Amino acid sequence: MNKRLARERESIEAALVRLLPKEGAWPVRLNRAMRYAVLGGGKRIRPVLARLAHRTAGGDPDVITEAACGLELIHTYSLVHDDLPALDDDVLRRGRATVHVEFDEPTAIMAGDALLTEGLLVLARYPVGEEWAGRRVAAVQLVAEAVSSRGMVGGQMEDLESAGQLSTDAEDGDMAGKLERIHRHKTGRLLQASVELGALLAGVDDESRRRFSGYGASLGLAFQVADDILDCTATAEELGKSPGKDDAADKLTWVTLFGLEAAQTKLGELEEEMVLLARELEGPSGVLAELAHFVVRRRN
Ligand code: GRG
Repeated sequence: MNKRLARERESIEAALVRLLPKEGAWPVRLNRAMRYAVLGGGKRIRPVLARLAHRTAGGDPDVITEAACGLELIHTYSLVHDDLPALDDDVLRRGRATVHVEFDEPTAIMAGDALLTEGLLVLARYPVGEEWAGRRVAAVQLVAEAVSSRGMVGGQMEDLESAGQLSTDAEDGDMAGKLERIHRHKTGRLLQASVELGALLAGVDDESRRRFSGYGASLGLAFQVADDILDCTATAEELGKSPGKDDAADKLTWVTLFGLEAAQTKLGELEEEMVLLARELEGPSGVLAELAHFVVRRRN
């Protein structure tokens, strides 16, 4: 899997360089900040998911590389804004200074705005050709909905509101439902849409699209539970960002609500669920099952 991921990342990296505004072009400082944010590392899991789902659904992944990069531009916007002093207030991301530290706060806000817009534009433009027009419209709709107030931004909003609520009188059951909703929206919806985008661009029927989407939803939840675990078990060097922030900020996470052991058990259950769903899509062995293991066992 590691070799395959490295190859996947290479083609994504090259496409991102092609798609981003050129160094030195107007507006110079904004473009530099956008390039700094996007080209500073990152696992590229969202475009990888789209390409591999597309291949599983019978398409040629190279045809959708640019569209898949639209997901990465949008994801990077969310990281840049999430790191701002008004939100997570973080100084480290992908092993480097966050954008507002390297540049300044107004530039980081603008760079995030521009990356969101650019990501949607890329999805509206690629793959090029009249024969793709219908699928491009559907792709923009899918991803825009996933990051809207009913998706990622809504999840982020509830996450912000939930800070400090761990010690309230709310019933555990209420908190568990709330936590799962936050995870499924804030982190899960864009990952789910990444899988679904690959299938949609391959032209699968509605039933098949639902199955890809189901696998993506489990993967999205697993990704955030793994993130919660890593926040209290990994080092800053491994993570490329500051660990231990969830506990310090009294944040609602799988670990702070249920404890580390229960979070690890939940992650194991989600891994089994993802492998079963992957098998339905690709047979007994395939890349989607491998990706499920990667998401659960990652160290960053
Ligand atoms: C402030 C206008 C405004 C909007 C808010 C900030 C935001 C929108 C949403 C936050 C979404 C968010 C940051 C979710 C966390 C998801 C997550 C686990 C990110 C880390 O993703 P990785 O591990 O990172 O894929 P790399 O660096 O590998 O790309």
